[in-house]
Amino acid sequence: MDRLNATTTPDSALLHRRALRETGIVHLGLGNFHRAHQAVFTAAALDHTDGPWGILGVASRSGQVADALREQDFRYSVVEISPQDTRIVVPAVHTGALVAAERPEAVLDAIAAPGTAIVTLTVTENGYTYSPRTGGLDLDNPAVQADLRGEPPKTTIGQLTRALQRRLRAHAAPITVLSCDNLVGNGTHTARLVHEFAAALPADERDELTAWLAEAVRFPNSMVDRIVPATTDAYRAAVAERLGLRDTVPVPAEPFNMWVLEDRFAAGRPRWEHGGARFTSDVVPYELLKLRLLNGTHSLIAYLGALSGCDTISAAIGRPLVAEAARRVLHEDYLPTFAVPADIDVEDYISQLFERWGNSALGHRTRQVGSDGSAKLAQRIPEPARQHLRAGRVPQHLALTVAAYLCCLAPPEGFDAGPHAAAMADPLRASLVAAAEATRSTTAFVTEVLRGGLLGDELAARTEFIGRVAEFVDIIAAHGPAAAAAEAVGQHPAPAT
Ligand code: CS2
Repeated sequence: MDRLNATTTPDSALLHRRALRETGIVHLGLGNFHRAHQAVFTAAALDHTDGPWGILGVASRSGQVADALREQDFRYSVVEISPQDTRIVVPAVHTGALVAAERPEAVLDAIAAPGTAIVTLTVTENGYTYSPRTGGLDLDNPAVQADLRGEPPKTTIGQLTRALQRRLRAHAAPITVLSCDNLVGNGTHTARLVHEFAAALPADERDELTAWLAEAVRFPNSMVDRIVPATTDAYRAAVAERLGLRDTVPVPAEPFNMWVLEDRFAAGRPRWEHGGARFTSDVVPYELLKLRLLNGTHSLIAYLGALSGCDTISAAIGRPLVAEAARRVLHEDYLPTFAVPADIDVEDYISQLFERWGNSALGHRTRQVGSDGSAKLAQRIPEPARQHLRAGRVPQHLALTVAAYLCCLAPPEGFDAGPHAAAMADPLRASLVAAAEATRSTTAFVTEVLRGGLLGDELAARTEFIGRVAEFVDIIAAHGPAAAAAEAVGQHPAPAT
């Protein structure tokens, strides 16, 4: 980072100054989330206990962050912001940055290098090339097939497995693969996909690799939590003003930061507990707590909010109709579906969630949370919905979430979903629109979408769920999101006067 004004005093800034030389961690997915989460925990760990834990960051396609980091000597700022306070942290834990699409061989070599002890991943729910129907590796995906044929790997699972194969052949030292994405059982899931990739290789390669994977590679589960919006010029200006430094890639983040991990590392790890990480033998209850209460509710806030004209999550939760729908989906549809971890005070946790969503200084956009819904909803909705349906109850607000999603991505004829919905990116957008155009009724549309595998097989066969989603789509199209939200709580809206 260039110094703009040497006289500026960083008042509430934490600059980690350690000069790192050794790379112990290769991270796939050099986005904002990693830089505001794992990097900050790693900086705190290294402040406390030195170790060979520099991070080589790998971006998948875009060179924007990697180039900027190189120019800034791998420093950048995390701007922690709330209406009350702004604090800036400069983690300084990266030792390099690569773009996988430009240098696939270098990524394999880095993971195979003897000094690398951990590979971490934040590649989003979309980055795991699995089939939502089976949960297993999507062997029909052409990119997976190309990786299996031995082309320079393009998928994350291909990169990872090919790099592990190279590592085995070079020296076979143990290593840990740590997923930091919002997936149920993210470590177990990643292990399954890597094992399935290995199992699809020719027999001679397969046998040596699968035996070594079982013996030397660990895949701990982890729950990650920090709300991290996309950056804007306002954050660049805040860094310039407060630190007197020019940072082109600062990361905005809420003050809250949480990480719960299983302590199963094959070759050591940084002392992340010094940054506040918690280690436990069973992460799944924390994952369910977070994926359902935070992420599941977040999706409903984003879709209803966008349809109500709200640009940000804080504006959306400020609307009584969205806040009430959020309370209902959280308490009625998500909370009864899992056991809250014993050390969590759930009422505190929930009131903190509403405060976090209400952080109006953050500018977290509904379009960001609403993007990639096809991959996110598959992690958030099917299992809780199944539990309610098996107990004979249609979960109203889960059905409303799916309906609001469909209205954002494939607006019914004559319905204007508005600019925030139009800006949501989703790999399934085109096929959802095509399905809406090709079907003659809303029920047929929803049936076709669910049969296409969006939420797994069981929900695709649940006509009572499909019917309710279709009703909500029709109500949104005819009367707007407020009417659908009122219908979901069983209060019919007063007729317009
Ligand atoms: C959000 C998450 O975009 C989304 O779907 O629900 O990114 C959320 O902000 C983080 O998981 C918070 O930890």
